[in-house]
Amino acid sequence: MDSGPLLLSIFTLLFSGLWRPGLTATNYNCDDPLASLLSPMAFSSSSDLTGTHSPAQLNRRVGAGGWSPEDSNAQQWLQMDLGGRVEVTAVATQGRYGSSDWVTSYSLLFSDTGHNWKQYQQEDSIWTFAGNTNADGVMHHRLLHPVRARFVRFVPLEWNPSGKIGMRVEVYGCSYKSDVADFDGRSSLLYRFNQKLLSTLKDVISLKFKSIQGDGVLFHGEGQRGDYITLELQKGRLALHLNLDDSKTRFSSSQPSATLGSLLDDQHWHSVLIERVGKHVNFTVDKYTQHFRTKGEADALDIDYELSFGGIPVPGKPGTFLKKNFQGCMENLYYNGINIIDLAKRRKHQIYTVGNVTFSCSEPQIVPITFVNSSSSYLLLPGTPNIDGLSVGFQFRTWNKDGLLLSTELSEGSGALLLSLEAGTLRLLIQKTTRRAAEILTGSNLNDGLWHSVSINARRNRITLTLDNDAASPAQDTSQIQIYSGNSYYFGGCPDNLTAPQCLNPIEAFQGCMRLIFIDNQPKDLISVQQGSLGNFSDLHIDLCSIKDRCLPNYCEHGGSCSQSWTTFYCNCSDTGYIGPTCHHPLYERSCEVYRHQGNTAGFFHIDPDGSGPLGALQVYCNVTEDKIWTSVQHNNTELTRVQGASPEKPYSMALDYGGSLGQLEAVIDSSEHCEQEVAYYCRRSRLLNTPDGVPFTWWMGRSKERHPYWGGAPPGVQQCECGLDEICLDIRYFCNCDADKDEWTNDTGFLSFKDHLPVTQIVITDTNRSNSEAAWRIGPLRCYGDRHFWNAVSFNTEASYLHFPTFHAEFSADISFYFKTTALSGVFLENLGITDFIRLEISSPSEITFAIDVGNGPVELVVQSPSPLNDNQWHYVRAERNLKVTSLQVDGLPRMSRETSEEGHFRLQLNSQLFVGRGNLKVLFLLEALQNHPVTRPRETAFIWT
Ligand SMILES: [Ca+2]
Ligand SMILES: [Ca+2]
Ligand SMILES: [Ca+2]
Repeated sequence: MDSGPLLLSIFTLLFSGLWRPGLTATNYNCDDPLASLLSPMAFSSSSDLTGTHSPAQLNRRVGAGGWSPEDSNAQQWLQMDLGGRVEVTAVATQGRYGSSDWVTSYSLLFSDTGHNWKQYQQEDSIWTFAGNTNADGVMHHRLLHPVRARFVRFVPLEWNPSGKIGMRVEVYGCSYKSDVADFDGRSSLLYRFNQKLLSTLKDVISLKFKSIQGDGVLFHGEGQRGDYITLELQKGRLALHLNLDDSKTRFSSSQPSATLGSLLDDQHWHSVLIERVGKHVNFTVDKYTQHFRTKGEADALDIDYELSFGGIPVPGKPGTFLKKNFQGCMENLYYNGINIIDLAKRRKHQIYTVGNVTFSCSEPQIVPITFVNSSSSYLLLPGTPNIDGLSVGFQFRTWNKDGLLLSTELSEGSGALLLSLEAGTLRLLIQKTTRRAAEILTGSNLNDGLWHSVSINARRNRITLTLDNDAASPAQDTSQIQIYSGNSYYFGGCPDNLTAPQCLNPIEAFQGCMRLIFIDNQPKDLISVQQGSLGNFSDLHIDLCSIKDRCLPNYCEHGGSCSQSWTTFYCNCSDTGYIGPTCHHPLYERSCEVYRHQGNTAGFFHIDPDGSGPLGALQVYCNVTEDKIWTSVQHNNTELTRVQGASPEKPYSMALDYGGSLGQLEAVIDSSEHCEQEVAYYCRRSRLLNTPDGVPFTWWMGRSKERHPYWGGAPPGVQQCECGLDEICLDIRYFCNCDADKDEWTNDTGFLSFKDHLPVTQIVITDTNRSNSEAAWRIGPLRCYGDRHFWNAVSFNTEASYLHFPTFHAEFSADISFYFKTTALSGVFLENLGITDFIRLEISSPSEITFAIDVGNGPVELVVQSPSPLNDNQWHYVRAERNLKVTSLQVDGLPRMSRETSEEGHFRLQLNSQLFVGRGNLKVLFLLEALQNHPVTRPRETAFIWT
C-alpha cells in the first residue's frame, strides 16, 4: 500500500506526454457572452408578466427591462436556446431594470433538446446559486464543472420578499469542436488497421456518450492470441474488460476488469477516458477515476484487424452481432489520437460502417417526471371511464422499497385498483368494498434504481400484470370479476382531500421517476400537465428525472457496504472492525495501554493502531508487568530452528509472518516508546557476522527490504554482537561468540531494539555447510511498551500560547478525542478555518463544551452542559465526531449530544488555514486522534510543550 501514491505519481508523469483530447480541454478563453447575441425568440419562460416574450439579456433596459413571470412562485423559469451545443463556463444575473424585482437564489437546468433537463450539480448536490440584492448589480458565477448544452434554464428559488421574481441573465462560454455519431442499435463503425496486427504498449481512448438503454457495447477489439478490450454498458454502469495476456477465456465470459458509473442510461452526456501504460490503467467515467492493474504478465495489447465501435459484429455474418449493440449517440470519439467519427464522416477507407450510422443525434422525446416528496407528491391523469376493461402502462425507477404507484376508482361500482411497490415487489390489488377481489404479486428487488416497465390489462375477466415483459395473472379465479375503466388515475400518491375509494394509499407515496405513461392505450402528454392543461399534480419535477446514486461514491468507510433509499444511504459495517453510521468508529482500541486503562488484564486483544485511520485491527497479546504494559505480536516461527547445509551459493532463508500487514506492525512500533525482539543464534563451526569489515555470514531483513548485519544487543552500523560491545566474546579477536568458529556449541543472544529497522521479517544463514557445521536460530515475538499517543500531553499556560499544525484534512469524517484539565473560564481546544467552512471545539464557559462546525450550510453547534464546573483542574474527556450522517459531542459520561446531517446541500468540510490547538489556560492530554490518522497533519513531538 505504501507504494501507492508513488506509483500514481509515476503514472501521471507517464501520461503527461500523451495527447489527452476533448475531455478536459476547457478553453482558456471560453468566456464569451452568449446571450447578448441571441434574438428575442431565443428566450422563453414559464409565463411572462407582459404576456409576450420579454428579452432578458443583461443590462437591457428597453421594454419591461427583463423578465418577470405572471405569478411569482416556485414553478417559474426563464430559458434560452443558445442555437447549438456550446460549452457554458459561467452565468450572471441581474434584477429587472428599474424595479424591486430580483431573484436572490436560483438553480440551473441544462438540456440539448429543451426536454429531459439535467440539474446543475456541484459537490455532488443540486447547486443553489446566490442571486441579486438589488435590481442593477450583476452577480457572476463561474461553473466549477463547465457544461455542454444547447438550452439553459434559470429556475428562481427565492426572490426579493418585497418584490417579485425579476431577471436579466447572461451565459458565458464558447463553441467547441463536436463530431457526433448516432447508433440505432443495429449499427457499428469498424476502424480497420493498416496492418493485420496492432500491438500497443500505451492507449488513450476517450469519448462522450448518451443513451436511453442500460445495456450495449461501446467498443470492442480482440486478438487471435487472446487479448481483448471491451467497454460496455451493463444495467446503466460501464464495464471495462481488458486482457493483455494470451488466454483461452473469451471476454464474453470474463469478469470486468473495472466497473464504474451508475444510472448512465439517463439520456444525458457522460464522458469516458481510458488511459493505459502497460499493465496500469486509469479508467475515468465523468468525474470518477478508478486505477487498476491488469492481471497477467504482458504489457502489450495485441488486437487483430480492427476495433469496432457501437457493437461487436460477428465475422463473416454481416448484420449479426455478438452482444447487444449500443443505441444512442457518441461524441468526439478518439482512439490514440485518431478522430474516429471524423474519419467516418469523411468516408475514409479505414472506417467500415455496419448498418445505419448518422452524424447527428436522434433524441427520443421522452418526458420523465420525478415524484419528489414521499407524503405530498402525486400526479392525476384523466382516463376514459366506463370502458369494459382497463389498460394502463408506465415505467418507473426508484430506490425506495415501498410506495404507491397507481390508485384509481373503477367505474360501474367495479371496485378500486391499487398498484404499489411493497418490500421491492410489485403488488396489484383489485378491491371491491373491503373484499379482495384479485391480487397479483410479481418481481423482487424492484427498488434497484433501474427502469422497470409495468402494464395492467383487464379484458373479459382476465387480468394481467406485465413487469419488464413478463406477464403474471392472479392466483385466484377472476371469472366473476368485471372491470370498467376509471375516470381519474392517481400516480404516486393521493391528494389530501380525497377519501377511499377515489384514491387509496395504505403505504407511503412513491418517490422516484416515471415516464411513458399510457392510459387506455393513449400516451399522456406530461408537458401539457406542466402547462396546466391536463390533469393535476403536486410536488413533481416535470421533464427531469432527479434520481441520484447516493452510494457513488461510497461514503461507507473501511469497506462497509452501502445501500440507499431515495433520500439517504446506509452503511452495513459488519465484519469491518468499525461501527457507526459510516463505519468510521473503530471497534477496537488503539493499544494495550488503552485496554489496561479500561481495567483489562493480560490476554489476547485486537488493537487498531491508527484508530479510525485506514489500517485494520491486529491481534496481539497484552501483558502487564509490575511497571510496564507489553504488547507482543507473535510470528509464525518462534521455535528454535536448526539449519545445516547452507552456503553462500545456497543460502538458507526464512521469512516471518506476523499475521498482519507491515503497515499495521509499523504503526504499532511507531506509536510505542520502546520495541524489541530477542534474537538467538546457536552455533557449532558456523560463523555469524564475521569481522566488522568482512562479508557477514548471517543477516536479517527488517521493515524495508535491507540487509542488517548486526545482532541482538548491538546498535545498527557496527556489525557486532552483544559480547563484542562488552568485549567479552569467546575469542577477543572477534565480535561475536560464534565468529570464534569453535567445534563446541556456543551462542550469541540479545535484543534488537532499533525501532526503524523492526520488525525482523527474514533471516538468511550461509555458513553451515562445512564438516561439523551446524546452527540453530530463534527470533522472539515483537514486543513493545508505551503508547506515545496515550501519554501525549501538552499545556497552554498563557492566553497567547497555542500550537499550530498544517490544515486539518477531514472532508467527510473527523473524530477528535482528548482529555483536558484547566482552571480557565474559557478556552479554545481546537480551531481550523476555511473560506466559509470551519471547525471549532472549545470550553465556552466553566460548565459548557461547544463543538461548532460549518460545512457550507451554516454553522451547526452542539453544546454539552455539565452540572458541575469543568474547570476544576481535574481531567475531563471530550470526544467530537462528524461524519456524513451525524455530528456528535460527548463529554465525560454526560448524555451525548448529536445532530443528524441534512441529506441535501454541502457536505465537504473544506479548510485552508492552519489548525490551532489550545488557547487559554488548558492542559490537553491524549492527542487528537484524527490528526494522527492523517500523515500530513501528524503532529511532531517537538511542537509540544511537555508537562
Ligand atoms: Ca498481449
Ligand atoms: Ca484503523
Ligand atoms: Ca464546504
